[in-house]
This record gives sequence, structure tokens and C-alpha cells, in this order.
Amino acid sequence: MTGPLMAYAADQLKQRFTVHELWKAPDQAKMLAELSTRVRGVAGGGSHVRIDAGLFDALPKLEIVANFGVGYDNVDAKEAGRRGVIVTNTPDVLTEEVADIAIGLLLATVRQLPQVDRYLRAGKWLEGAYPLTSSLRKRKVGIVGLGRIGKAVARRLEAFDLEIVYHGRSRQEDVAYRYYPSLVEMAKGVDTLVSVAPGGASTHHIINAEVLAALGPNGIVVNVGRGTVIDEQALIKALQDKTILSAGLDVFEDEPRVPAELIALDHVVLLPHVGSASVHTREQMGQLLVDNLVSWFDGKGPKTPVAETPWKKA
Ligand code: A2R
Repeated sequence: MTGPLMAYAADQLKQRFTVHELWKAPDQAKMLAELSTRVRGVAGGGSHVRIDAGLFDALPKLEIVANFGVGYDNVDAKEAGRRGVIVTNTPDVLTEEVADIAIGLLLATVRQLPQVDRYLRAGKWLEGAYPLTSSLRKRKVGIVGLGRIGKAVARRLEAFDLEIVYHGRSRQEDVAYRYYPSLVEMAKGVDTLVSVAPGGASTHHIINAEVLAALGPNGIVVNVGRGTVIDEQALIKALQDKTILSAGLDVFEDEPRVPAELIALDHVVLLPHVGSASVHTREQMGQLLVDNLVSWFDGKGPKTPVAETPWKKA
């Protein structure tokens, strides 16, 4: 294990395997050197530990990396593929949970729910009503990354009677929403962006100053995918100078560090990456991580390999 995992999953791993806890070692390089010919599987927790060529070099007998989370930008999956190491993630089991948070965050941002709560607690209601807020009504929502979670968000937004469009690398033939090959063009046509795109080089800072300017002064940005998708400094500037109206963020560029300039802005809503963080869903994710390792070492192949390391039964 490269980092702590919830007991629900860690206990199962310890029952089935000999588990070494890398992050607890006073000298991690020494531990890796001692274990180099014995470690066959890695359970990766969280996005803060990079699993890349350095670790693969240190563990030449490695067969599988089971990542906790659907996003695996913390793993160099292409390099794993080149070396014949399987990478698995935890898709589907968190889709609805993260979509719920996307909607909750959107509503909280548009109607300023945390700010309104703070207002009441500060006793200000006794002095008068909270100022009127912006509205979800008549908003047009552009989804950045219409994948499993993006589609679950879109399904929920349909119930709110909002117009939905999307941007991704390719048009999806089986959806009726309008497709924008250009993110800037989509931003010009909507006032609300919901980003559910993965991290990594291909999405790095795709929501930049130009996109935010195109979104305009009524613009709201919600991000539940990866922090690196948004140019955070450009976002801070756009919020400070009112290029856009507000933002609701569950993910940040350098978690768990959140820029003081963002925290200083009272009109944004900030969550500490809790999209999938319910007991129910985290247990499902932990179980899928365990199931991938058990299935692999039982000789039955990985359950949910990522695209870069496809599995074909021999
Ligand atoms: O690009 P497409 O057509 O393959 O659509 C995928 C989109 N996507 C991108 N969109 C714009 N620019 C890119 N460079 C780019 N790369 C990928 O993101 C697809 O519609 C979506 C990802 O969907 P799924 O693979 O089904 O992932 P899921 O389960 O919805 O999770 C999305 C992300 C995770 O990677 C974590 O970062 C986070 O949500 O939890």
C-alpha cells in the first residue's frame, strides 16, 4: 500500500495478502529496496502519491496497480502498459454519488447556500432578509467531460428543465445534447460549466482565462473532476474582477492546499474533495479495489482495468 486506505478495504487486503505500508516507513527507498523482488501488487490510495517509472523500476516483479478512485492521473498508466503492468481503477460505483455532489454544489453556488447559512448563524436575519441571489432558472449548462459521471449529472439536470450541451474530444452518437468540439465556443454559448473531466496532460488548464471570459459575467463554474483541468490562477482572477459570477469547487490543483485567494472570496463554494466521500460509496470503491487484486492473484484477470492496460484472457 502506497498510502492509507480505509480499514474496510485494508483489513480485507491484510487477510488475503502480505501487506507492506510504504508511507509508514521512515526510509521509503530502503523499504522498496528490501521488498523489490517480492512485491507483486500495489494498492494505491489517493491522488497525492505518484505511481510511475520510479516505482516500477524499484519493483520489477510488479504485476498490478489497483488504484482507489476512478481518476488515475496519479498513475503513469501508459508506462505501466509498456511494462506489462495492469492498472485498475474504481469506475461506476461512485458515479451517482459524485453526480449528486455536482448538483448539490451547483445549487449551493447559485443560491449561495453556505453563505445564507452563515448569515443566519451570525444573527443577521434579525436585521433583515438575505439579499436576493442568482438563479438556476434559464441557465444553460455545458458539461466538460460527458462520461459516466457527466451523463449522470446531465440526467439530473434534465429534471431541472435546463438546456444541456457538452464538450469532449469526440462527439457521442448516442446522446441528443449538442456537441461542441471547441470549449471556448461552448463557453460562449452557455452560462454554466460543470467539469467532470479526468486529470492528466490532455486536460491540463483547458478551462483557462479565455474560456472564463467567454463564459461571461453571469458565469458559474462547477468542478468535481480534477483541479488541474482549471487554470486556478486564471479562475481566481476571473472571480476577483467579476469576469464570472461564481464557482463551486470540490477539487483543486494542489490538494489539500487551497489558495488563500480562493478562501478569501466569500462568494465561492469550496469543498475538500468529498465527491465520493460517503461511507456507502467509499466501501464500494474499497471493495472493487480488493476484488481487482483478489481476482488478479486468483488468475482470473483484473475486474476493471483502465484503457491504457487492457486485459485479454490468454
Ligand atoms: O474526450 P472524450 O470524448 O473521450 O470524453 C471523455 C472526457 N475527456 C475529455 N474531455 C475533454 N478534453 C479531454 N482531453 C478529455 N479527456 C477525456 O471526460 C469522457 O466523456 C469524460 C470522462 O468520462 P469517464 O472516462 O466515463 O470517467 P468518469 O467515470 O465519468 O469520471 C470522470 C472523472 C475521473 O477521471 C476523475 O477525475 C473524476 O471524474 O472523479
